[in-house]
Amino acid sequence: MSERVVMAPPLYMVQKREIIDRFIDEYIPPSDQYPQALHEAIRYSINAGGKRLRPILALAAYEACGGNNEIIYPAAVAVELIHTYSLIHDDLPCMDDDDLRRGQPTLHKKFNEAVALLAGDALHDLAFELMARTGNPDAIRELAEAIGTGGMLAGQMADMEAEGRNLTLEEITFIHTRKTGKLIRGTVRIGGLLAGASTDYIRAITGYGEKIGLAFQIIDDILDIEGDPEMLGKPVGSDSKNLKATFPGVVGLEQSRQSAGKLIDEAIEIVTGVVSQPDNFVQIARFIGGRQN
Ligand code: GRG
Repeated sequence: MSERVVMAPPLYMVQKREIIDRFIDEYIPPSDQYPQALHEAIRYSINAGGKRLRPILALAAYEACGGNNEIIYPAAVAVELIHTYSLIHDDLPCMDDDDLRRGQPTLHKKFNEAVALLAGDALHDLAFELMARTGNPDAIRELAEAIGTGGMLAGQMADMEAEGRNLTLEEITFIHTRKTGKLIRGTVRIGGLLAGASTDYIRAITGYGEKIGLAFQIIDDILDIEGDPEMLGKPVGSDSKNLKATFPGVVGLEQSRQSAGKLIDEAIEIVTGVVSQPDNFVQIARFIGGRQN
């Protein structure tokens, strides 16, 4: 049996995750606030052990573009809240109908469907309240566009419509760049916009975000075939069981691995040529390339 090589997150990610967790705790209403069930449900989901990849990326982009102010924290938390809302809704019986997420019962299993729906809505609303604290309309619009009907929602809709169909490479790329890629792309752009980055920097981090965003979802598809359920915190094989369109389903496992690796290399190259301190971007991209959960 081949041994699984698990890549530990770089120190930068570990340190930033701790800071982000503190801000999440500060920004989210306490669970004893009325209506308690809703606030408990929100906290259950947001504290379930996510990697905090998106807020870490927002911070990395902000810092790489010269930002040095606390204004990034509400924005970084906002993208994590949006991410969590999308997972809660995606797990619902009317969508993927999943029982486990991050090794724990999904929110509608732990509470019920109505609470899960409302908790997802509440996270979405709170995310925009936090974005408003940045006072930057371009950053707020960036998030709205990333997750709207030209972004994450378009990808989710196309994903649902693709179930059970044979897709072309162009179609699966459309789904993945939107379902998963647009929020990641938007996240790094928000960091750049809040730092007042130059056009060259914004172009470079946009390219970086697009590449790692697509790679992230391709790797997610691969892990659903050959990942370790314990590390993933959910059973593998759910894509094939649900007749989901996946990258390996269209181009095969080997080509999927190659495409993900190539995207990671290209992302690193794009930022290395432009951004003056690309180290954190490079480490995060490599971490995504080697992730096992
Ligand atoms: C239902 C509004 C709505 C949107 C659905 C993003 C999405 C669109 C659905 C979530 C399910 C899914 C397949 C997402 C793809 C992105 C993905 C691989 C999410 C998991 O992200 P990680 O690994 O999660 O960063 P953690 O647990 O670390 O936070």
